[in-house]
Amino acid sequence: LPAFGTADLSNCEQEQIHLAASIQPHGALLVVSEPDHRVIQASANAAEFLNVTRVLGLPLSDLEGDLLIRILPHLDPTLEGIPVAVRCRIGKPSIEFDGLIHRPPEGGLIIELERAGPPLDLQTTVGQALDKIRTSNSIRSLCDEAALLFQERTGYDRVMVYRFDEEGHGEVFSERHTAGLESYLGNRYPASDIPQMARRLYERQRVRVLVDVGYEPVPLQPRLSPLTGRDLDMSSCFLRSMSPIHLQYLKNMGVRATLVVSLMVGGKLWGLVACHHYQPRFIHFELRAVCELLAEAIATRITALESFAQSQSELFVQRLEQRMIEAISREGDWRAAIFDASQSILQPVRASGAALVYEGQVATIGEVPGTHDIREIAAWLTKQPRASVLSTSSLGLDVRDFSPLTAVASGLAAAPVSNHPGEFLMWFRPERVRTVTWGGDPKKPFVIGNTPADLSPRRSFAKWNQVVEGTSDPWTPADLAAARTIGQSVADIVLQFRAVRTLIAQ
Ligand code: BLA
Repeated sequence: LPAFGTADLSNCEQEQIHLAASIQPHGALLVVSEPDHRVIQASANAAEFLNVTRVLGLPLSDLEGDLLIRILPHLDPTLEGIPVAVRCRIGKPSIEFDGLIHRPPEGGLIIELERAGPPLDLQTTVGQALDKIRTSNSIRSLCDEAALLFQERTGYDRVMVYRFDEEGHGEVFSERHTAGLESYLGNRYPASDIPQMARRLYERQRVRVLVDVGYEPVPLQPRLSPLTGRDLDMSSCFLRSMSPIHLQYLKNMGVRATLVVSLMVGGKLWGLVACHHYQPRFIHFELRAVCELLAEAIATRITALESFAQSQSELFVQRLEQRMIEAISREGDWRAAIFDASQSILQPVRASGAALVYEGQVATIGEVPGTHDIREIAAWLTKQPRASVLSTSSLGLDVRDFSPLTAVASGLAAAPVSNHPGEFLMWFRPERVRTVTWGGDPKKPFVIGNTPADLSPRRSFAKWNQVVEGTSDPWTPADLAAARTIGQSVADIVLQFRAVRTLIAQ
């Protein structure tokens, strides 16, 4: 695995970013042994930053100020993984610091110190914001509000709500920026722009600050942890030096400083609030804690809105079943109910088109392939192993014969509606590059260079285009659950309808 700082674009997925062995210079880091509280490892800037003559090798009790007194009450065994914050004074004359302390799994204490910030008025920074978050009634308005709330409270030049899809590709879903900046709204980026290892880290460490992209990393002394003989695990350190590849990306974009906050929904990284500044920028511990709290509230609201959407979709399906039954009694045919103008079979599955192949007839709604092609798909489906719902987001890549259908039918979800061969309900989704815009022609050739110097949002977008060519937006488990339920409802109706018809015919 490539060590920190040695990765290139071919292996940066594996870069050991938690073993940075260095910090950003806006703070100082101490590693303290237990139970004697002696500083056994420290960032090279520690003594100077803390305004003392010496730190390394010293018991904390010998350090001028009250750091030890402040942290002692918090050193119970549960500290592991969960950082605690203390206000303390260090040095002579003393300076006020915010200290963040956590105990990494391999033992010892990691103490990170930064200059104390001004006190915050929580009521004004948090109170109103929480109200706005709680009352947003769509993911769209919530994320737009989130971008605004973050911009007002943190003052960064650009705030983006960056949303991941099922495959980890990202989209700038909401954005606020100061006048005169190019907009990134709607831009898509490939999953590979944020390696899996970094994502795992961001699930645990929810707020990251990069103060100045041009910083000189401050090494730890000694380089290896005296406790383990290995690099210090800096997974939970807020001062951790950032991957040089990512720093290069930001430099290429002209960005000087960032603040990024994780949005965790259902235990998964749903997205990020990513803030950019075009000058160096630092935000203090308390404001970072506010950001984390807001992110938590936003994520909770997302969870609620998503489960509301889920129950809405279940309701849709129930109503659909009801309407099919009514249509049978009224018109002797249930098909009208699914192909009326209400789009009721598209919405729950989030498809752009749907088709029913039944008793040799093809009925459609929305954007669909031609009738002949739909019959061909039905014939192909018949040859596949039977499943309550079969789906692909890359039909034309999976089956060469269907590659001409890529534009409207890269995505296919299909449910059998009877035991008869070739009788299916199908849903379609277009190729996604067609549904996305960029301030330029997405299809225009763009050379994707292969060194960090080539990294840029434009390259990322071109890369994303390349990666997702011939694919639709992925079907989520909720989409497929809706398709399955609709398919089963129709199959039930078909079965009863045919039984009744047979009876009448006798
Ligand atoms: C991290 N890459 C990131 C992060 C973002 C992006 C948001 C998280 C940074 C953080 O949480 O502080 C990507 N940022 C973007 C994109 C935009 C943006 C797309 O502002 C567009 C507007 N990066 C690459 C490639 C590699 C790579 C090709 O583009 C490697 C193959 C690596 N990205 C990379 C690494 C990190 C990262 C290693 C982790 C940085 C760290 O936490 O140390």
